[in-house]
Amino acid sequence: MGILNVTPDSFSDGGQYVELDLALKHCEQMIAEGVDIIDVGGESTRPNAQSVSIQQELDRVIPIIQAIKQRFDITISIDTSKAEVMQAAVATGANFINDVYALRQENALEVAAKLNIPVCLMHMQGEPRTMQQSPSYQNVVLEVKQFLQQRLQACLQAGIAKDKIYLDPGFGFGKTLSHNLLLMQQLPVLLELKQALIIGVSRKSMIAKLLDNAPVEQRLYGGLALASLAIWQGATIIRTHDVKATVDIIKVCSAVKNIK
Ligand code: 7PJ
Repeated sequence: MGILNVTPDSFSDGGQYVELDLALKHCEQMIAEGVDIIDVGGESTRPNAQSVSIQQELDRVIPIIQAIKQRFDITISIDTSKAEVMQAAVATGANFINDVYALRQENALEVAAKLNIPVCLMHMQGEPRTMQQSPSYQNVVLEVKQFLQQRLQACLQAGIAKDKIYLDPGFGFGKTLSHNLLLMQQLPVLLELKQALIIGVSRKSMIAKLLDNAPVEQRLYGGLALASLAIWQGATIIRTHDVKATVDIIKVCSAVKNIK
């Protein structure tokens, strides 16, 4: 899953046309590099990020989804927590929902069930604005597992098919470095839920914390190590900024994992 950010702060400057053009070039490149899903997000969920209105989010993502749909044959994921955005994005051509709130926002569960497309349910402690202030767990792995199990049950009850549900421990979302490391080390515990896992570690600060505060452009190798560990343990989808490098490590790890 390749990340396509369309939040304004992810582009240097220029008007809407420049943004759209850059986004399409980025899509074209990710597709050439072997991406399977393009994740389009209009609301930054980084620590301290401010929330955006429904209209702002729609204005950012809908033109891009439309443009991608017109030009490319690729699965488009809408990275949103808002029911209205899910609905509009899917009407425009998105066919996957990636929700860091795991369909807990108003009407999101009902709308996602009606749309009848795959969903990713991610764990997060707290909310993006404050989640990194003091993450705390008795047992991070069991608590994340319990949360994902509960959201999985809610989705099944709402009528979403089991094979359309992906789970994600939410690296960096209300978690310290040791929480993140424990989750990666014990991924098999989450796999006991028998659902496909999505893992997002690309360029995240947990890598910086392990590598002398490496700036974001120096986190690739660390992120690939984490992605390799995830694939080796049985994760299904890696969410990444760096498609070529990630596709390569997935091919190599999968070959070792699957040889009989
Ligand atoms: C994730 C995400 C993740 C899923 C972000 C960033 C922060 N969605 N959206 N999993 N992270 N499913 O990319 O640094 O880990 S935003």
